[in-house]
Amino acid sequence: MTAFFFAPSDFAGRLIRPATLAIALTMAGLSAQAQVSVGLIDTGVRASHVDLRGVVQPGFNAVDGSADTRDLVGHGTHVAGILAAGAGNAGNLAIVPVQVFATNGASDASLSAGVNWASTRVGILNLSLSAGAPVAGAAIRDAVAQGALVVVAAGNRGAAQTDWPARFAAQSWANGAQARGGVIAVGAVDANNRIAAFSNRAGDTAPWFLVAPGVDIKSSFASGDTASAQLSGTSMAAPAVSAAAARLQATWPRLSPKDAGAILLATARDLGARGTDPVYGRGLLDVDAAMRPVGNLSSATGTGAVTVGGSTAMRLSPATVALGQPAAAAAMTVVGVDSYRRDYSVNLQSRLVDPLPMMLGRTFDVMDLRMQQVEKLLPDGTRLLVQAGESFALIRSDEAGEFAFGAGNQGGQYFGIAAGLDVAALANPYAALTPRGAMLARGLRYGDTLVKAGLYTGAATEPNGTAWTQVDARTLLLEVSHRMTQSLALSATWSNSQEQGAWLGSIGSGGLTVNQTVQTEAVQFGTALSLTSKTVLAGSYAVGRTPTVQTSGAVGVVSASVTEAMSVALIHRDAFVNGDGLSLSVSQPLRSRSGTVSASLQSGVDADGHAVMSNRSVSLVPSGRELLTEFAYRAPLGRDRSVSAVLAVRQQPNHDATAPIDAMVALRFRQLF
Ligand SMILES: [Ca+2]
Repeated sequence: MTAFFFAPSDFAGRLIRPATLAIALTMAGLSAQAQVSVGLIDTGVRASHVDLRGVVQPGFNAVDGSADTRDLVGHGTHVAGILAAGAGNAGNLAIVPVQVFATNGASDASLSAGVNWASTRVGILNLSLSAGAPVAGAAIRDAVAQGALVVVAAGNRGAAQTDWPARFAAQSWANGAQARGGVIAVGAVDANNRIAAFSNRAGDTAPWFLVAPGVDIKSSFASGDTASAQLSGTSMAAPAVSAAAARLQATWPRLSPKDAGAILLATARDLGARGTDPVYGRGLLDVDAAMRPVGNLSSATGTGAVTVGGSTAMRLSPATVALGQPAAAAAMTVVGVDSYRRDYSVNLQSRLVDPLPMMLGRTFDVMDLRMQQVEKLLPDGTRLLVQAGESFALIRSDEAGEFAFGAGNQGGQYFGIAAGLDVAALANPYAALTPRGAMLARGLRYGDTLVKAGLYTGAATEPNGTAWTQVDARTLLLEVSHRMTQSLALSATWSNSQEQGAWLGSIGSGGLTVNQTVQTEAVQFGTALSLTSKTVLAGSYAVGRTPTVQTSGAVGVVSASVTEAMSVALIHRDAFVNGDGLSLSVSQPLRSRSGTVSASLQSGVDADGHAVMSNRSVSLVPSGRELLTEFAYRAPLGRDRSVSAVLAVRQQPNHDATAPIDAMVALRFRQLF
């Protein structure tokens, strides 16, 4: 199973291929980031401090009712510095100071007045304060009812339960079903993410308890405009949580404070005993995780919505590689929303996997057929040809013609000019659309003409991302081959391929599923000319047409498309030792000559949270044309041993005009037992 993870914004646009198939996405948000105000219910703030310039807004003095929010203690300025640092971009944060402390203590009355004043003006309230008994309960309850998120320090007694008002987090009005806001209690951890000795533990607030760094935290101080101080306490941990909530809201202004709090709780990193526990509660605040999607990423399409995260993936085939090329990048970028309706820009190209590098395996497979072939002449004169290995074929010849039965991946080896020549490049590419399966064919001989009819059928289960995709396919073939002279043979093969769960060999899952039946009708022409008794020159050309396919996924509508493939090969037998074979082939793998994919896909979210759609169109014609040159040699070494060598060079591999030449050499020794 492949693990998926979400890449941060720096990875956007970079194509990450197999092994680490990661989704490329960026936080979309509404155009510019919004400014989010956080109420600093504290000792006031030194607004002129260099760390806080432009961040502090006019506030309220709940002790005397004035607008004087100067910090005479230093605590509030220190907390404000942590808020400003944690909000990421200072331009997104506004601190609204609410002075509730007379000098070093606050009364229930001043705290209640401060919370009341703030809750009508801001959505996030930071309370880096604690008391041994319930305080300001009614005011906090009102704030929550109005939709506010109230973040409260757990207290510094090293106790098993939090102090008040953090303890209100356990109240049903704070975080229960009816509450529109929420209360989060925050404990402190040290640099090693261990609970600080002084920090109160989660206790009964565990499901609504987070921890954040709170030991030796350096931040701004009120004694001067550049002063700083290193302080410890749950007071230092709470503003990290408030700042994270502000950062979420700044990126996604439609996100409610309550949802911002819920995301922080849901994405916390587990610490201590497994799961939510009475010491660390939900665990360590994880801002990066909070910025990533929570739950399924869903994107609207013209016909509904599809998932664009998780299991969404597609393995391309030579016919569909254009989807992964740079020209398609813009059209393949969509907007998806997570469980909290947060929008992310998703580059679907990051979910595409290049075609299977099957060339070498295929070449060896084809050579093996000949190497492991056993021919037997039965008493009644029929010829039994058994090809063993991963695939096998049994050919029985009689007066009228021949009867062939096979299993495995011998694809186009019975049909077309490839039959008997053992050159992979000459095989019928449309027969190869049917995965490993069974073959049944009948050949009838009329003088120098051989008429063949057959059926390939196969099913495969492909691991594709986290999902398994079932592919069912069958190909019907009808062929006429004719020997013109002793040295010249021609063949014409008609085929009809039906793929279920695949599209021209591409297999998709999740939002890139192609769950329709895709039909492709093709003809392949082949010719073989014997130059000498040992040397054959052969060539083939195949062209196919695939009618319009309407998918329910992000691929949308695939217009009727035309694909083609061609090859020439020079084969020389018994060159050095009896039974060896030498071949040189130049071929163009299946390539789309026409066709477009068009879809209406989500490109944004409007101010009301509705999907904004745009029409996309991607040509299936790739930027380049792959030319595959293969030089293969095989020789038997006695009865059960063989040696084979392949040199393959791909120019513009995967039909990518900008791709460097791909060369490969392989040598194989085989011992049969
Ligand atoms: Ca835990």
